[in-house]
Amino acid sequence: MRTLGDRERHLSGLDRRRFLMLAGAAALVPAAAFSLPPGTVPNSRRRMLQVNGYATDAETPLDALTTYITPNDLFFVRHHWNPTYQDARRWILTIDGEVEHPIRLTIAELKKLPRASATCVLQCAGNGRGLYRPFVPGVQWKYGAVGNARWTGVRVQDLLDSAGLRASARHLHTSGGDKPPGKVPAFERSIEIEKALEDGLVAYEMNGEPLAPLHGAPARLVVPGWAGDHWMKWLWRLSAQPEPQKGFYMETAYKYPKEPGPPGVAFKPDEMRVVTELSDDGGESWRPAALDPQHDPYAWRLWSFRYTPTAAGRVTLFARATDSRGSVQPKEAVWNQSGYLHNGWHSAQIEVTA
Ligand SMILES: Nc1nc2c(c(=O)[nH]1)N[C@H]1C(S)=C(S)[C@@H](COP(=O)(O)O)O[C@H]1N2
Ligand SMILES: [Mo]
Repeated sequence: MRTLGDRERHLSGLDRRRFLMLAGAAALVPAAAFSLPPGTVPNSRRRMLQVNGYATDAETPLDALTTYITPNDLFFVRHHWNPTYQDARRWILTIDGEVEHPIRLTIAELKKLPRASATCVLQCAGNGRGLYRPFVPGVQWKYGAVGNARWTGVRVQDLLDSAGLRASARHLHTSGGDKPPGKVPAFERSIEIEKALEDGLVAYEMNGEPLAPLHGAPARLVVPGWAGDHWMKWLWRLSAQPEPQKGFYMETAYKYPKEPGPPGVAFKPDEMRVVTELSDDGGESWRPAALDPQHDPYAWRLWSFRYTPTAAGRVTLFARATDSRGSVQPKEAVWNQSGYLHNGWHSAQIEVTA
C-alpha cells in the first residue's frame, strides 16, 4: 500500500488492463491510496511525522490513513504546551458549577459508571494548515492531523444528571491538567451544554486500550463531530456555567470567518455520510466512488474507486466529497489567517506506463 500525496509518483509496470484501486478515508480532507501487486512497493513503515520542534505535534503519514480505525500508535498528537503526565491514583474529576451537588470521582469510580462508546473522527481544526497559500503561522500540518477511533468512557449526560444539572447551565467549562508557565495562556475551553449532553463522552479508553498519556490519560473529553480543540485532554474539571469560558482560546483562537455558530466544526451525523467522487480531467467530469459499508455517526467513511487508465502518461486524479445535504467539497479551501478547516479537493499525480 502506498499513498498518493501531493508529490508525483512514478509507477512502473502498470499496463492498461491493470487498474488502480483507490481507497481512502473521506473526512474533510479525503485521503487516497492505491494498492499494487505485493512486492511492487515497500511496505509502509509505522512512523509519525513530527511537525515542529515545539511541544509534541506529530501527524499521521497519509499512507497510514487507509483503515477505518486509526491505530493508537499512529494517531496524531497535538497540544499547545508540553504534555502532562497525570498520576492516575491521585487524579480526581470534579463536576461542579450550576449543579445541585458537585461530585468528585476517582478513575476507579468513573470506571464503575455505565460505559458508553463512540467511533468517531478527531480532527484538528488546523489540519491542512500547511497547504494554505499564502503561508499562515501555526503548526504546519499537512493531511494527517486526523484519525478515527473508538472512544469508551462515561456519557457527560450521565455525569451531569447525577450532579443534578440546573436549568441555568448553558455552557460546560472544561479544564485540562497542562499548565503553561508565566503569561502563556492556559488552554481552557467551553462547549454548549446541549452538545455536551447530546454526544459528550469522558473517555478513558481509545480503541480498547487505556488512554495513553499523550492523548490525555487518565481521561479526556470526546465531542463527536466537533473539531479537536473541544476535546480536552487530561480532563480534571467539568463546570456547568451560564456563560461561555473566557480567555485567549475562546475569544481569540479558533475563530473562522463565515462560520455560523460557535468556533469549531459542528456536523450532524447525517452530514458526515459523504458521497465521494473522482475526476481525471481536472474537475470537468466526476465519477462516483464506492463507499465502504462500515460507518458510524461522526466517523469517517472509507471509499474505493477502480480507475482504468485510458492512455499512458501523466494523470492527475482529484477526489471530492458531497455530504448528505448536498454541500460539495470546494476546489480550494477558504483562506483564513488561522489556517483552519482546510477542505480543498485532494489530488494525486500518477504516471501510467504502457
Ligand atoms: N489539555 C489540553 N487538551 C487539548 C489540547 C491542549 O493543548 N491541552 N489540544 C487540543 C487540540 S487543538 C487537539 S487537535 C486535540 C488533539 O488530540 P490528540 O493529541 O489526542 O490527537 O487535543 C485537544 N485537547
Ligand atoms: Mo487542534
